[in-house]
Amino acid sequence: SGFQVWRSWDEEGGLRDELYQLARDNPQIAKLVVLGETYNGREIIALKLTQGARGIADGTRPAVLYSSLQHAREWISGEVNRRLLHHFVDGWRANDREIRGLLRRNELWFVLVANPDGYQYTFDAERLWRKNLRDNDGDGAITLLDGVDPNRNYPEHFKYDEEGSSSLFSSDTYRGPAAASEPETQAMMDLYDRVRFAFHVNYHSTGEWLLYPEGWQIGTPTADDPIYFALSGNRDNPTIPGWEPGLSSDVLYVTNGETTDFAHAQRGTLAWTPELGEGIPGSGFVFPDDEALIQAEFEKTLPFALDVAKSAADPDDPVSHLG
Ligand code: 0X9
Ligand code: ZN
Repeated sequence: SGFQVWRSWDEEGGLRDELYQLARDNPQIAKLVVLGETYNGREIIALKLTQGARGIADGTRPAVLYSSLQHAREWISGEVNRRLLHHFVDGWRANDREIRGLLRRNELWFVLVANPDGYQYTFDAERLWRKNLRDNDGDGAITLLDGVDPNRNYPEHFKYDEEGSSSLFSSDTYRGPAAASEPETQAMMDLYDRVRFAFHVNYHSTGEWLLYPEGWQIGTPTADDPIYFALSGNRDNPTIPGWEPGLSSDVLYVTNGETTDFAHAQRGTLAWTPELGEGIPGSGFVFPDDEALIQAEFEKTLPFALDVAKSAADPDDPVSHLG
């Protein structure tokens, strides 16, 4: 594809190939699950990491889900998540005590590309495409009238108001014709049926925020706030340096039919939307194709991702590197 770092889904050695390769190379700890298929027939793939992955039923151990690329153009989200996956695999292979312990006790699930149609489209046609590739108007072509925002399609306060999601085909927050109408939503919900997740980290970009539910409203705190606070920090002492933690509707804007709201309200899963940075100010969604900047973004967010994994076994007593 001509990039140093970025790889598409379909290309040889792309992210799909990599997931299959990683599962083949690490049968003791990795199991690949095809959750479903997109409109264009692409697989939606999850990977489970746990010691003895293939001999133990899914959902047996305390579980965490790390997902990314729900929005097609947010390439940095997939790359940060991919590096996190490798961090665990490489640590296990190198006999790292802490990582071995984590993978003995927990199941870590990864969905690197939650929206593979849209992601591929950002390589093939339109770098700034956000949604999936549903042909909203049924004209057989993908135009600006098409696509559903997968992060507005969940059956939690779906269509609650027009501010948090849109009825318009052309909108970047078009919610779709019905709750869970989209294959990408159904695939993730199937995974939620298969596994009861203690935590879910849904990587997006951009903003340098660590957002948490429930983002359809701004007023009401949740009973889980102390856990969110413990793992996210606060304004003066944020878990990720320079990143503002907070209620997503407060820090950013309200949404409805959103993934982490569904996770929290309907599955009791504590969930975050980390909004990753831009690499260089002004890059927006086009994070530079620069190994050093990408690795820095990963390293900056790694301690938080590890805290979450370490806390899965006892979510009410979270472990934070801030102490
Ligand atoms: O709008 C979204 O789906 C997320 N931001 S993004 O720029 N990556 O599209 C934020 C979702 C978090 N929830 C709320 N803000 N309520
Ligand atoms: Zn996003």
